[in-house]
Amino acid sequence: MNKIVLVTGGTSGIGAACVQKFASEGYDVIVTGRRADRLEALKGDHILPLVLDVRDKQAVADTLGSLPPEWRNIDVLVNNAGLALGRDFFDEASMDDWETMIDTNVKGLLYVTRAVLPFMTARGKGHIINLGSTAGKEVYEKGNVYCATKFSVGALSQAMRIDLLRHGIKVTAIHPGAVETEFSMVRFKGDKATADSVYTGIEPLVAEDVADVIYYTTTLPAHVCINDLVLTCTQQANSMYMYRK
Ligand code: NDP
Ligand code: 8X3
Repeated sequence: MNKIVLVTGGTSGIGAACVQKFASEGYDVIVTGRRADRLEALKGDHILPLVLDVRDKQAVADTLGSLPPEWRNIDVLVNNAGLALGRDFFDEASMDDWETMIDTNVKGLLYVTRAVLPFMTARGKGHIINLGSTAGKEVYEKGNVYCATKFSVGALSQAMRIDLLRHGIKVTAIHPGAVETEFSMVRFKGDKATADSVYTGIEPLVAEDVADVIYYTTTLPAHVCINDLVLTCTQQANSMYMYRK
């Protein structure tokens, strides 16, 4: 029987690359996101797409709680769905943007994890992989609430690791630096010039780089767990230092 991975936010970027990577390695893949058209295109014998907004607590519980029996033995959960909205001074940023980031990056991750955990605790094994960020390691100017959500992912990953020890569940936090995906187009609300400027003068990570590392963390022996992993492109030292040519 194939192993099963659930990837949230698999309709683009790092999540989409994870779907491809895990599928190519023989996993059965549950993939979620809000954009039904993109999910529909992924449908296949070994891929179960589910339209799901991770901010909707009831929908998360209902959808994941009623998975077909053959999809319940989830081996790996990749909590990837997330976003930044805006890059503004603390006193000028949109409160609505703040709430959307907190609802998605923090509360959504909690809802999904709690919905999947019963399947893992019942089997006494599982691997939860949370997408943090270099923004969750050092705060940068105008990063305020996005950074805070990613610091939360780091803290929650530590908390899960401690509290889930008794169930034999691995918890890995992955913290990428700049990855060229739809992330900046979302953050800057379709302003392509500003989005492109994030990657000007550097060769950023691509989604496949991150997916390869995520997959690697799942290939280790049962007694080995990567707890916390930061990866950046070679021109980036941390969330603040970038060498642009
Ligand atoms: P993308 O914008 O390319 O992908 C984000 C994914 O999240 C999409 O599939 C989107 O799907 C999904 N998503 C967003 N909101 C929701 C929601 N409410 N419910 C369900 N799914 C949602 O960005 P990335 O691939 O770059 O980002 C993936 C993760 O990696 C995020 O957590 C991000 O914070 C993190 N990250 C990104 C970095 C980067 O530089 N790109 C660096 C460090 C971390 P849909 O719109 O269909 O719902
Ligand atoms: C995404 C990386 O530096 O744009 O988490 O915040 S950054």
